[in-house]
Amino acid sequence: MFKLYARPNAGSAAVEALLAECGAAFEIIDILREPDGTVPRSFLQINPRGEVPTLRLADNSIMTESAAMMIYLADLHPAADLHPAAGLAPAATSPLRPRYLRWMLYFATAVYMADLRMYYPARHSTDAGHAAAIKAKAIEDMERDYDIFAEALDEGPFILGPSMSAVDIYAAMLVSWAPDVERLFARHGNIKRLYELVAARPVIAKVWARNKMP
Ligand SMILES: N[C@@H](CCC(=O)N[C@@H](CS)C(=O)NCC(=O)O)C(=O)O
Repeated sequence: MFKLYARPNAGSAAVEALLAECGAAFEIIDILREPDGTVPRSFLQINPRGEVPTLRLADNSIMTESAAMMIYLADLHPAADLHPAAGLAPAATSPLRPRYLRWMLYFATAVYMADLRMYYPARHSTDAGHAAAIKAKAIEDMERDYDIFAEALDEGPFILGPSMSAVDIYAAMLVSWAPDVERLFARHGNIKRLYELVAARPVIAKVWARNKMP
């Protein structure tokens, strides 16, 4: 049984969606912020960075980093109803594996980090006066990063082509956080399609609803 430390509409949503899609046994523990915006001190003993998602594994050990969780869980639980050769993750020896890892890490390092700069600009400088410029640059970076992704996605509809994999779930979560989702969809119809296909899956739709995601 996995325990997922989560917060509605945070980075835990993709991990929750993947656990649900895989049919894994898991429990959600929502870590809500204190009135002053900090995370409960007790949670720092579980994850010293105070971040969700944090995953407790069956052996009671703790795993952090959302992309690592996506890769690990998809490898453990290939979904039987998807492309038989791919499941939710191409095998280590598959020719699709490098592309899968590339975009998983791209979303984790380029897009997710730009989102954090956009939503929490003050955390990214010792000078509060820098916040507006940090936010503006994050929005600019994200637009470039989605342009690069849209070109590589091409006809898709998923990142690996016809079969959805864990990286599409991760990408869809991040797409929902874009500064102007309608504008992003108008600019890149292929990203809109990927998002809608992921969000329409019945199991994922329930997780999105619990997380109050669009
Ligand atoms: N690199 C981490 C980033 C996780 C992260 O920044 N999570 C945010 C929520 S989306 C968080 O919990 N931040 C702590 C806070 O806002 O207090 C990952 O991919 O798991």
